[in-house]
Amino acid sequence: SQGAMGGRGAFILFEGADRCGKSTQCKLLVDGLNSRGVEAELWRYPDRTTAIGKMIDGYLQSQTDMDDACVHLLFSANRWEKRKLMLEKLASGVTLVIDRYGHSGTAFTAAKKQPGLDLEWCKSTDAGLPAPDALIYLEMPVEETLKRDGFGGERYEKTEFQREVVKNYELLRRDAWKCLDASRTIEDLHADALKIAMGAVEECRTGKPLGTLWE
Ligand code: Z5A
Ligand code: MG
Repeated sequence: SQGAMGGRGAFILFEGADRCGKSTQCKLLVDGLNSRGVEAELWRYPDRTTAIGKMIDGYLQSQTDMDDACVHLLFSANRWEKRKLMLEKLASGVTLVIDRYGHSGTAFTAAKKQPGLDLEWCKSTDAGLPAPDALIYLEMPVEETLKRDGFGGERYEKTEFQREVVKNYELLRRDAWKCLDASRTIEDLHADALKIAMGAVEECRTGKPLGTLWE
């Protein structure tokens, strides 16, 4: 593996409201990195392939109902169950491009406005997970994302709810986030994302330590 010689891989995270283009950019970025000789993998949360992920999938498709705290804990557990593999991949020199993470977890659950499930409670279940080396936030007004294809029938795909989600992202936002205007073209956004990612890859290769949430 690249670990011993080339240093660790970088954790690049894409976050942002529904339909802002995260999955599109993740795919392009993994291809762009690989074609530049940077070994990169695409991961996404929720990972619907695990036993926990299948429970989440049933919930999102409204096939099952669940207590709001309980499903929040499942989304979080879905990240914890992949923590060891994440650490191994990064240590072996593989860069991970990840589509949604704990920031989605907190932004979505807190948008339910249930007593007790405030921002701090939502964040607490992810505290200690690996932190992204670069967080690319695709910024877009809800009105604009609604015009895009694919706004579907899953549980959270409702306009008012999405507005609350965006408000929560704003509360979570930190200076270190790389915020890009998601209404630009796919190609322009990709060019910026690639620059940001290559910068993070270089920093990690040369010794930047991996952080933990919620630094
Ligand atoms: N959730 C949660 O509650 N708790 C958690 O802990 C986590 C998630 C991790 C499933 O997510 C749900 O889980 C989600 C949050 C919640 N609920 N909602 N709503 P998901 O990741 O499976 O959601 P998705 O179905 O992939 O949708 P998305 O991620 O919101 O979309 P996107 O990935 O950001 O967008 P896209 O698929 O790349 O693009 C959307 C469309 O726009 C598509 O037609 C593209 O061709 C087009 N597009 C993309 N970029 C552009 C630009 N630049 N210009 C014009 N058109 C564009
Ligand atoms: Mg997506």
